[in-house]
Amino acid sequence: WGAIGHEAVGFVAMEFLAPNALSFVRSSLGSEFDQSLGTGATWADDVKSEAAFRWSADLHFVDAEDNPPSSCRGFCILTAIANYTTRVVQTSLSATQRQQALLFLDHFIGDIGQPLHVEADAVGGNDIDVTCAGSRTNLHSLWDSGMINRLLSANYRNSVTVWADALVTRIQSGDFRSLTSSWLSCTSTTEPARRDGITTTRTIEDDLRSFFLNRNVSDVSEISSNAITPLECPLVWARESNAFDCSIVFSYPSFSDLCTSAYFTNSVPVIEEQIAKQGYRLAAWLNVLFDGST
Ligand code: DCM
Ligand code: DCM
Ligand code: DCM
Ligand code: ZN
Ligand code: ZN
Repeated sequence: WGAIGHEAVGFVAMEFLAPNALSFVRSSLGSEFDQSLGTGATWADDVKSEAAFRWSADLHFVDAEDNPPSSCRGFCILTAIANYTTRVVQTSLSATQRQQALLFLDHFIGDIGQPLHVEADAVGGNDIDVTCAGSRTNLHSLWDSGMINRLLSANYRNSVTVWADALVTRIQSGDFRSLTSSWLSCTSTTEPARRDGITTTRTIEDDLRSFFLNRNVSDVSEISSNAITPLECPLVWARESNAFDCSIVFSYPSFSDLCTSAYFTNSVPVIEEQIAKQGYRLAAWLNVLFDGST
């Protein structure tokens, strides 16, 4: 996502943090980031072009050649979430390292909900030229920011906080409310049957518990050795996002302006659900890490 999408994910998450997660977020981010995941959410994009952080540029997506994505070699968004999940709670790391881990999680849990960040065709859609409201852009950028900009100017007074507040209200008491328990369940309907043939309900708590049990806490730098295994919940999120590529993202009409056609009105509900959902999941993730449950 572009800056507005990321900020909205962070502002939504702020409204659902449990007490310990909230206090860690506020003290770790500090005045530099307004003590807010909303303000902090764009840091990872701000630094990725700097020489000191060039290594992080490939962590923003997974070039899934298979549909749905189930793994990634080396650095990608799935291994990045695993790496920074370990590091954010690693008390042996410095405050700066843990702040970076939090800022990366804040950003990557947003990006994994962007359908074009979990597929490889046309370099995540960057190589597909399209038109939005008379301006030439590409399909990736249209989804990162082009349609969000138009949506905010049409419905939300051009304000990311007005948009985020509206999404929070939909989660608390509107049409998203009945979906929130499914948003936190990582039981995949598409993954191959498990060895015992039984598919049990998996929660974020289960996923993080087995992740921390099955690893050596001294392995904090294993992302550099290509050995890190993605968690199951982010894999489910990536597959879910990837499914929108076939159902809507790549079903664009040729030769028409995508922002003044049915493509825009069909895409907006997907964008709003993905942003709200990833914000809610980001809060739940931090709540399990810092408070022990969602
Ligand atoms: N991107 C992607 N998949 C790729 C390459 C890039 O999702 N294979 C994303 C990262 C940025 C956007 O596309 O959000 C533009 O990438 P860049 O800044 O590298 O041109
Ligand atoms: N780093 C990271 N993940 C790791 C190891 C290191 O993001 N598993 C980052 C933290 C610092 C940079 O790399 O920004 C340098 O780390 P170090 O000096 O600890 O190798
Ligand atoms: N590094 C990287 N990608 C990461 C994390 C770290 O390229 N995701 C770089 C920066 C670190 C260097 O690798 O300084 C060595 O990391 P480590 O010593 O932790 O293995
Ligand atoms: Zn992008
Ligand atoms: Zn990004």
